[in-house]
Amino acid sequence: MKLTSRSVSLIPLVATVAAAVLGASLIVTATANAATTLGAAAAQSGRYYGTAVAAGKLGDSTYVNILNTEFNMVTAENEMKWDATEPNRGQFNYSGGDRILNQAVGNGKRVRGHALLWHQQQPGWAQGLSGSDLRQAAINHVTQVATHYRGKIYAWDVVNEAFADGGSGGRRDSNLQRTGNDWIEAAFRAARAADPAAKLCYNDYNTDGINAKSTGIYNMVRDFKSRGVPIDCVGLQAHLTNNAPSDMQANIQRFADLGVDVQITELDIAGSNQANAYGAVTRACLAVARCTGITVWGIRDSDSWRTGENPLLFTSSGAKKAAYNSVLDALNAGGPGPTTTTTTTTTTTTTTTDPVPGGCTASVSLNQWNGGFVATIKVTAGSSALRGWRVTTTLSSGTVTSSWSANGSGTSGTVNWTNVDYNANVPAGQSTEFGFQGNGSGSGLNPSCAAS
Ligand code: G2I
Repeated sequence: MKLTSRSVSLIPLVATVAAAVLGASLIVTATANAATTLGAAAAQSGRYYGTAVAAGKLGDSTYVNILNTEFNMVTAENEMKWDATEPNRGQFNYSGGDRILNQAVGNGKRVRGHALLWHQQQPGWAQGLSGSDLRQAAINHVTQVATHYRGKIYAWDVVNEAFADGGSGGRRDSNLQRTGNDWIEAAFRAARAADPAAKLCYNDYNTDGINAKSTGIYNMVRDFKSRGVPIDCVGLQAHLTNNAPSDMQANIQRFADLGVDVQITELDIAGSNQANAYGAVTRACLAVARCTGITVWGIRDSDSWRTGENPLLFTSSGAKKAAYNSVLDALNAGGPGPTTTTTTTTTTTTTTTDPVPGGCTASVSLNQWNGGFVATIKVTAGSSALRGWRVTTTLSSGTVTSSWSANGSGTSGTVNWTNVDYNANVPAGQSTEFGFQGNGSGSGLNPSCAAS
């Protein structure tokens, strides 16, 4: 029997040793240890499993129970879009978006922001603008919304669906496109300035396999990377019927090879081959280290925008479907964890230390630029679960201006960071992240971790 590094990494040492001796008992042991929710199963390889959430459904107990049990990432289905957040020019309304974000964060979940600029769901006043007036309004919108949510968003869909369908591989015509071909990079630069900690994604549909449209996006990302335009991730929406494209993994891999993360952002699959196709999409993501997570576009079939197609993982009454089991099994079968990624503007340094038994380790991913930095600290539990943790960092010259997902003891010199309520518990071998932003230099932080 061949023990692959993949199977070993998922199974406690003692079980691996027993399996090596007893052969077939490996399967039994792995099944006994399998995670029982989508979020926990994805977390085994450092990934997330998310869903789109509608604020209007947060009073529905069946919906909220599934949300809180199964998912650890949330996207607002409509509430953070332009028409919702800026119904009148310069007047912002974050009520729906904040409700979703607070519900998610209060239950230990992270949030994907969706979407800062899109040709659809623009408020009426923006639809009537053009040229430099529209460009100015659009960039102001990006700045205002990303600033409101600064430090709270894992990743933003900065621009949504800007490429044309069909074989051209070019941009879609829209009022935004008519302001000049550089509107996308202007939006990404504004988003980075407003929230340096958020990963910045380009998101689109019919781009799950290798085709003219996804190649157009690939060329844009390659161009952005070569010119230093800030982009960290590509979202593949994955609104599918019956099958995952046979070259989906290859498509994810080619984007990853450009140095961006890939996320499956709006997954739903109609058709009689649904369960198999869900498994195939899951495996395509797990096979690429930089595919960092999957989001389904709604919880129950009755929550889907694809009315009557029943494309989701739960029935309208909230029961798990065959597609759910297919996803859970694929997640439990594992895959290499995502690499640590950075949102680099000038220099990036990453330090890591080996996991220790019992306690914890901390590593830093530093995004440093002239006069400022963002540090993302990863806390990894050793061979025992953490019930609380403390990370110590040393700032040689910089000062902390804001932080998220941890409480800091100060803003300069030696700072002790302790967990907040929702990230105190870290299962053995798994990780959680917190971060801070500062002025000056963030080099030499040299984080150390202790269980508390
Ligand atoms: O169209 C499916 C998705 C494609 N990718 C971008 C996503 O943002 C998009 O999501 C859908 C939502 O699932 C729908 O819920 O975007 C639609 C708008 O294009 C959303 O539909 C809208 C209706 O068109 C509105 O009439 C309604 O007021 O939902 C609104 C809120 O219920």
